[in-house]
Amino acid sequence: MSEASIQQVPTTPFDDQRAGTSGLRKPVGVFEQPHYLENFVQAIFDTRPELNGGLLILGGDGRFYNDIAIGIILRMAAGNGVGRVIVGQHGLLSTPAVSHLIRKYQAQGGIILSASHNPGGPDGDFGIKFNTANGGPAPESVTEAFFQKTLEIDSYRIHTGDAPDIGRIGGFELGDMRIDIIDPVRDYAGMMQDLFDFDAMRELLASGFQLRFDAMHAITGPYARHIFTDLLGAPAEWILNATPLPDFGGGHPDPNLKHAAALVALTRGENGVDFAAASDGDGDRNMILGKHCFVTPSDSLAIITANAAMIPGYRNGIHGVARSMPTSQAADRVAERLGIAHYETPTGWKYFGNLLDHRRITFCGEESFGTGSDHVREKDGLWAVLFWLNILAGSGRSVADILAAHWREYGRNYYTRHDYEGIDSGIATQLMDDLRAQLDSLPGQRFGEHTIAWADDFSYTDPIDATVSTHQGIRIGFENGSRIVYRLSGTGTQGATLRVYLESFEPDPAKQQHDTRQVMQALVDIANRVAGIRARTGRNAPDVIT
Ligand code: VG1
Ligand code: CO
Repeated sequence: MSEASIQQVPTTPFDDQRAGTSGLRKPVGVFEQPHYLENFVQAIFDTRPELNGGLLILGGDGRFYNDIAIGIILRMAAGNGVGRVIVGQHGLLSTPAVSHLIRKYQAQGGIILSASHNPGGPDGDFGIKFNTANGGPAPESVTEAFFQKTLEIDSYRIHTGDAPDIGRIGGFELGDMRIDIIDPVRDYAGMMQDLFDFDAMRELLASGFQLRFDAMHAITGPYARHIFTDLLGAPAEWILNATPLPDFGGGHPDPNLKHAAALVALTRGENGVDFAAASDGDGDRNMILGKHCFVTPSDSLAIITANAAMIPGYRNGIHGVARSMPTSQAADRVAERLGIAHYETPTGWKYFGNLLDHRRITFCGEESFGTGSDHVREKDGLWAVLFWLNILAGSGRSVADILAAHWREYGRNYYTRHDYEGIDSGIATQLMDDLRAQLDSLPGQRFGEHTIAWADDFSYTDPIDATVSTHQGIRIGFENGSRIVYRLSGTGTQGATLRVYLESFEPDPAKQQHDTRQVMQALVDIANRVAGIRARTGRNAPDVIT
């Protein structure tokens, strides 16, 4: 190719391009600054030389700025010698679909444009994540190399030609680089058909069973339409908010009890539906609901693990299970019963990668509505929904029955999370520092029926590569098995978000159907007192309770 068509554009560094829990996430306005996206993308190409001559998967959740970013990245890929890029039509690909495509086509990496569950639109957030050749989110060593590069960058390379119209499926050329624009859904749907019993699910949906899926105007709409309607025969109306919109219809594409309240309402009352589920902006999260019941993500991981033998893709046995540290210990109990290993990792999917790659685990999950398995290297919203639907079809039981039976057998881990959003960063950091300073004096302290047994600042050593990750959250354990965890969010874009995670174990079946808020009230009060949340933040209540 003539070098004349590749331009070397001078630039100056930005100092804020360090990735958080999941990629680089900023308000759209930050990304719209000249060279902001380009600098970060050049840092990727500079530090991942295998992309030169290699294959890159590219797509996003369709939020505002997605199409513009795709055009820029395609031209920069051509400018940096990438051999071939596979792009989802209209620039759409869910996070788990990107992970799958990287693995299926043995790509050297993938770029996902998303700020996940954060709101979108001109005043919302945008984000960019890089996934490595195993299909998983880049580990910290990789994102740290990006960051260091962005601090010293002085130019980026971009092809001067036009990127093709990404609305058209087909093969194109940009300079020496090939671009394949593909159906974003087909490969992913094929993988789901390999894992689950579609005949049994089709039969269930034709039997009067009522399902609703809320795509929240985000990426899973086209996937859900194809899987539930075309392949499983569900009426099209069962898929709600199925068209991806740049601003998610003004909503907050976070599938939880607050932001998917309209869906929750459909499960209530005499005509409540049997099964309802939702996913987030980029399709990696899931919420599972039954008639009059909500399955916490922590319980969902435990139930998925306990019922794996019912599912075709997992019938031949499973390795261990991993959960992020704040996730309830429900899955541990199942693992112990099954005689498989269980692991506790820091928050963020990247920490599961090594365990999955080395077959230490088959399933993994986070309390933040994320569940997944070794079929890809990301959490996978629709996968979790199909897993549940397959359990329902195979067992003939309701969601509430499955939940109650699970608690009877293993005990119930009551669980709740309180988020205080947009608090002053200085106050948040001080709160965490003061908690850390109290760690030695906490054990032995008594609060009514709760006595603190231990307290620590969670640190994780990866069992495969021995990488140590420190300061991953403050944990307080009580003599009765209850836990309180405090950590600061790494995905927010305004001030700081304090997350308080609370868990209490109830082995007695007679006490397993109580109201979570009532059961957890005493622990909530203790969490407040120990950290002084009210006094420090001036907040009387959390912004979001899940
Ligand atoms: C949150 C969740 C975490 C999840 C991350 C990315 O991070 O707590 O469990 O992995 O979002 O999810 P934080 O640092 O804000 O607590 V998503 O759907 O962005 O990819
Ligand atoms: Co997400």
